[in-house]
Amino acid sequence: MSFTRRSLLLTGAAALLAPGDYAADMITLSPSPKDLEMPVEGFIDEITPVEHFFVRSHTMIPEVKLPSWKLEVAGLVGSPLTLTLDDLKKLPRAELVSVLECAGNGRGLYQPHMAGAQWRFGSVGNARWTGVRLKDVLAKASVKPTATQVLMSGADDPLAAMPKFQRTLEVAKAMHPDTLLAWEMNGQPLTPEHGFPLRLIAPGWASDSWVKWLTRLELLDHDFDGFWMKTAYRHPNKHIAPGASVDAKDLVPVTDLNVKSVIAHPGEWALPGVVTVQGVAWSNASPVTKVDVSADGGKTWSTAKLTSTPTKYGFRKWSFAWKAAAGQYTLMSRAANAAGQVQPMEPEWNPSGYLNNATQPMPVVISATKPAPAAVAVATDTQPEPDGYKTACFICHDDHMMQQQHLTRAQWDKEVTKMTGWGAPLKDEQRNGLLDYLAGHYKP
Ligand code: HEC
Ligand SMILES: Nc1nc2c(c(=O)[nH]1)N[C@H]1C(S)=C(S)[C@@H](COP(=O)(O)O)O[C@H]1N2
Ligand SMILES: [Mo]
Repeated sequence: MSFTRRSLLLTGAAALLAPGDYAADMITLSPSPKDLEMPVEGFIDEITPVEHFFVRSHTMIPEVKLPSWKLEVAGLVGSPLTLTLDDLKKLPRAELVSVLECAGNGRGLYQPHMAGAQWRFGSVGNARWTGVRLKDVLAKASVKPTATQVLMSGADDPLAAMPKFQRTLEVAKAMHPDTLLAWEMNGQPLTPEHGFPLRLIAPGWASDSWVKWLTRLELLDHDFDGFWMKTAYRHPNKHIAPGASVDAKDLVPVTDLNVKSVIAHPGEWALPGVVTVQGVAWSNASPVTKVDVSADGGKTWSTAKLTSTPTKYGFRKWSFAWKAAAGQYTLMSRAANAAGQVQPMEPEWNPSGYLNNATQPMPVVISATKPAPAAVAVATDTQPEPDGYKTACFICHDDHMMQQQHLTRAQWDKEVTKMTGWGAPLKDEQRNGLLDYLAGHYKP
């Protein structure tokens, strides 16, 4: 397995992006590939500022130059197109506010744990997106009646033998008037992190479908069997017991988001008196209709006030005036939508950890003085790094990826197989030592 010059150059390009473009309180799950999570305090805003907006990239962020960038529309179309950004801007402008939520948001809160980016609350944000309707672009290309799927490809290149991130949209979703190709986020051109110059907007759906850095749309008459459609972003179509395995035939693609809410305020401590409990709620195509708040871990509930004007797919702010005496409490919030869906107390566990919308307990201390912060445990790690760890595992990313996992040896074994499949140059004789190390350090 050889590491191409291209992947090294891309690493260099990613490093050019100033870290200062992000708020200091962003949680770095991985610096490169760049995975940044918004802290819960960020849920105070209805529109998430770009510097607080989570970032999720499976590989390095490509540096796209506008003069040479084009969008191709090909496959089962009467007139194949090659469009510049100026060509797109001649079509009717479309704009909407929508939540963008990673399918894996809340993965880190599932029990038992599974491998993957350990997002807790903040791989979600709400922005105003501006561009054109995808259906207008497809109409210009005259989609043939046999087409069923739109295959979307972006300018990001995979590292080594990793499969390229490509996704399909069913033609029905592609033709929906709210499905956009956007070049602006909150009134500014998309930043490189969020897909400059053009990304897909699929309101109501999880963000694995929101392909960034778009370069090509190809109309197909069959399901696409690339890794990110066939294997990733699938969940069971029925309830399964937590930890159980699922037959591939019972897995369906992730599409709609779940109704959900997060508490932004008061955080871990507040003074006795009337405490304003605040946050946001969101849903899929069915709007949020109600948010309830509990201060006793879900035993009793009170209805919160919805305080922002509803948008079809955006965050809805809510607030609740809680009369709190000194003590320790567990706050929870629970949203419901017009379709009658309600946030559950227990999440619907699935093997890849998608769409966790369970109500989460938020412990809070109410006292006249701020409690001292809990002592941070200092690692007393003496186990030496095994042979091959750095040389096989630190080529595409660093150990942020490993540290956030809490896996059994069997789960680490699968992870190492995935990574050697993607090109990690681990020698057979190094494998056991590496597994002992990973399973010893980053365990459940
Ligand atoms: C060819 C490049 C490459 C090498 C070499 C590599 N990784 Fe990765 N690894 C990746 C990429 C890319 C991701 C991010 C995947 C994503 O975002 O979906 C990743 C993600 C991970 C994750 C997070 C969970 C997941 O599956 O996304 C773990 C854990 C991990 N790697 C462990 C390792 C270990 C251990 C090694 C050494 C045996 C290794 N990696 C070597 C490319 C690599
Ligand atoms: N081309 C491309 N598009 C992509 C991805 C990617 O890795 N490559 N990641 C997807 C996933 S899994 C998520 S959660 C969102 C994240 O969007 P953001 O970084 O703008 O928040 O982009 C999606 N679009
Ligand atoms: Mo995602």
